[in-house]
Formats: sequence, structure tokens, C-alpha cells
Amino acid sequence: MIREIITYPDKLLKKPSKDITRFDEELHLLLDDMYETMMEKNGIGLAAIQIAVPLNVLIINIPDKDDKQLKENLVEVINPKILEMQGHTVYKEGCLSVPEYYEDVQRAQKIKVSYFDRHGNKILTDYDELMAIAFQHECDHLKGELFIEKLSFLKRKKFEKEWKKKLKSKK
Ligand code: QAP
Ligand code: CO
Repeated sequence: MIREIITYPDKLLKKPSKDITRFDEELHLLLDDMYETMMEKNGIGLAAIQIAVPLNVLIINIPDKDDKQLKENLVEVINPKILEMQGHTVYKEGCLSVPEYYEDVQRAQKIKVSYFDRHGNKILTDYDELMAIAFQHECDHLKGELFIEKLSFLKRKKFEKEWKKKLKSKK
């Protein structure tokens, strides 16, 4: 089932998410709905809070060299922890909850993470490149943070002005 994605400035996006305690059918339905919703909206990452579910669940599906988004490359992440961060990288990020806005954000270049898969198996692994950026972006959602909060003061002011203009034009 495709669910509605909530967008800035919906206050729910600021709500910290809680850990999953049961790896059951309900979690599997949530993960399947998140995948359907993300694909319909042409996303590469989605956190549960973006469909108004405050649980520590996120999915990432990075396109391959041919720009194809294969389901076999879908990563389902439950109760993630970033254990180590290394280096810095800058990438022009976007977010399904901040549609049609993209800006440079600096993040760690390489991360060591732990999380659980949909069956409750613990995963310990390292990520770099776009996967590391997406993982950090989605983990921020679980803390109630958006990438626009990482912008410089001036860029944030410019964003707020543009966003207000856009919201008014849609009324
Ligand atoms: C997070 O972002 C991310 O504005 C996932 O009109 C960001 O999937 C991962 C999207 C940067 C890695 C690097 C945004 C689609 C999708 C839009 C997304 C839009 C349509 C964003
Ligand atoms: Co996002």
C-alpha cells in the first residue's frame, strides 16, 4: 500500500523515533509499504517517520552503474547505530519530505554501522560513497532532523523564504 509522505514543516518530522522490539508481520508490512511508497516517489531512501510512523526503520536503494534501482540492492535497516565515522564528503542532497529542493551537505565519508534486518539478524558493516551519505541522512530522520538543518545560516534563510513563497502559491 502506498502511504502519504509528510513534508516540511510538518512537526511530526521533528519527532524522535523509537526502537523496534518485535520483528513481526506488522514490521514486514511497514517495510513493504515504505518500499512501494519510495519507488512511486522516485526516492533512493526513506525513513518510517516520513510516512508518519515514529519507529527506527529506514530503507535505502542505491541505483547501480546503469542507474537501475534493483530490488536485490534494497537495504532494510532496523534500529541502526553509527559506530564510527571517518573523513568528510560533500553531496547535493534532496529529501522526499522537502520536495524539489537540493543543497550541498557535508557528512562523514565512511561509516561503520550496526543494525538489524527484517528477521532480527544483527548486521555489522562499513559503508562509503552514496550509501554512507544516504545512511546518515536517513538516521538523522530517526532523530527528528532534516538536511536543511545542516545548511549555513544564510542558505537556511534563503530556503525558508523560497519555501514560504512556494507554500503560498499552492494555497
Ligand atoms: C536521501 O533522498 C538521500 O526533491 C534520499 O522532488 C539524499 O530519495 C540519500 C527526491 C541524498 C542520498 C543522498 C527528492 C525525489 C528523492 C525530491 C531521496 C524530489 C523527488 C530524495
Ligand atoms: Co530525507
